[in-house]
Amino acid sequence: MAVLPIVEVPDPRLRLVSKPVAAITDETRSLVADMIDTMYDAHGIGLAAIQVGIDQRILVIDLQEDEDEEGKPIRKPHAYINPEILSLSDELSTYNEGCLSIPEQYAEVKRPARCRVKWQDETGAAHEQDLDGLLATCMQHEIDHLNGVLFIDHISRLKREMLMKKLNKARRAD
Ligand code: GNR
Ligand code: NI
Repeated sequence: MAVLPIVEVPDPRLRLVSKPVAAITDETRSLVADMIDTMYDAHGIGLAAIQVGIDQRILVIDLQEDEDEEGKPIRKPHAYINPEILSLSDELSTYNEGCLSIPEQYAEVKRPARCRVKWQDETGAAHEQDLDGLLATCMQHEIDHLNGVLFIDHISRLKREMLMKKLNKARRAD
């Protein structure tokens, strides 16, 4: 159990292409546990390993859409190791995306509405599933991280420059 520091733009590690996990070991499972702690601590719905400085193809996601009787989000974290997109829908959808590596900045991003994905879990077992809604968006956002791509790469240069100015202004005010 450990909350790890999150790598933020313009750290060049966010532009690395992460490496496939060759063998899923106790070390992998320990990293996954730390990534889950870090995601919840930062109030994120997903996290890629490179966001904690590890260039391995590992993601964690928990949309936390369901609540208990007291209105607290029910935690159901999922780990995706070596995830691959098998197909993307022609239909697009738009979400107001944020990223823990670009703190407190948001922009509308248009992506395929659905995707078919395969991955391995922490035991090494293979899975394949069709995703839609926020999970499809979040999965594409996270797999982008494994390829050194950020959501700001999907918006216009003008919007990207405005967003980076706002981020730098907010950082100076801190
Ligand atoms: O917490 C996050 N929220 C989010 C909202 C819309 C689309 C994608 C995301 S992922 C983000 C956490 C993060 O930076 N993951 O890489
Ligand atoms: Ni992100």
